[in-house]
Amino acid sequence: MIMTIPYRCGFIAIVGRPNVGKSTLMNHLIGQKISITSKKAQTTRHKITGIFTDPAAQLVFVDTPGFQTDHRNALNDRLNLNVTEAMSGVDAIVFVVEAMRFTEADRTVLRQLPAHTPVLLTVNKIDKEKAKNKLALQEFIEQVSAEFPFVGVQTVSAKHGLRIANLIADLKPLLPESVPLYPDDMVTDKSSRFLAMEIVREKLFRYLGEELPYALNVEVEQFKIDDKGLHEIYIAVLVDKENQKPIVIGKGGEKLKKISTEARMDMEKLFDAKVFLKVWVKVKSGWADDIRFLNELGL
Ligand code: GDP
Ligand code: K
Ligand code: MG
Repeated sequence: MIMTIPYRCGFIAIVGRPNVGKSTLMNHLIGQKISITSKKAQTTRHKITGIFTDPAAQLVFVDTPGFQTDHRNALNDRLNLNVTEAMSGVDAIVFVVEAMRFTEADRTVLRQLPAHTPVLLTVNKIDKEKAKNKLALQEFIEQVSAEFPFVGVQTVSAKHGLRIANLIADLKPLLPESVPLYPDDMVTDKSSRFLAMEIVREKLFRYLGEELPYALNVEVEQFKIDDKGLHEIYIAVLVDKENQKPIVIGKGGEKLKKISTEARMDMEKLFDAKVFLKVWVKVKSGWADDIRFLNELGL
């Protein structure tokens, strides 16, 4: 890659209340699905780094779990601490809101933003019907802009990849002059092992009911690549209680089969390789309140 001089490189945190589309945006910014998404809050449990590189700049995005304000337990406290940590020391912040919907939860996140870091307001989901009235959208933007001294505003649709290039163009001047910190073909600092685990978690979030996904965790027991490039991956789903096991497995094993088939297809796309995937269910109680276990998970 031929780089232009001066080159810019820096860190950008993507923040906002749950479900505004932070992870979907991150995936479109870097052009690969590395951060998992779903309709449920708290899908994103780990801080994920996604790297965008072009001849003029390298943008290192940090996707964060949404702030949890309602329900306190060891896991939520840890998630919030991680968001605060992810925001300190970045060069810029992308504050994401959903078009036509600004709530007390958005305001709570705004209050946590560090002083002296430039914050770009990003209005997502402009594809939605209610955002199609231009005048109403303009009024909404003015209303949110009055809440905080944003350095600028951009409207996007993360899901449809609309105006993502505009967002990147707005962010570049906010970064310091620096040589790139990562190789130009690197899209994330996470390992394939970690990404495999996240993909299985995403399917659990998508295919299980409202409550259960929060009581689950996922562990990679084996990850091997043979000399022909075949990825052999063994993953355990940890449930809190014995009676949760059949819910994950489903009638005649159907649910687990669907989860593992979709996970395998996503992995083949992301790793650009053939994947053999085995997923099974194990019982491990009380993990969500066990600080030592959270440490083991690297949370
Ligand atoms: P996060 O919790 O902020 O990371 O949000 P996610 O990225 O997980 O997205 C939450 C939900 O919003 C998912 O169902 C996404 O498909 C949906 N979503 C994200 N971006 C858009 C968008 O631009 N338009 C629409 N209509 N839906 C979106
Ligand atoms: K979500
Ligand atoms: Mg997310």
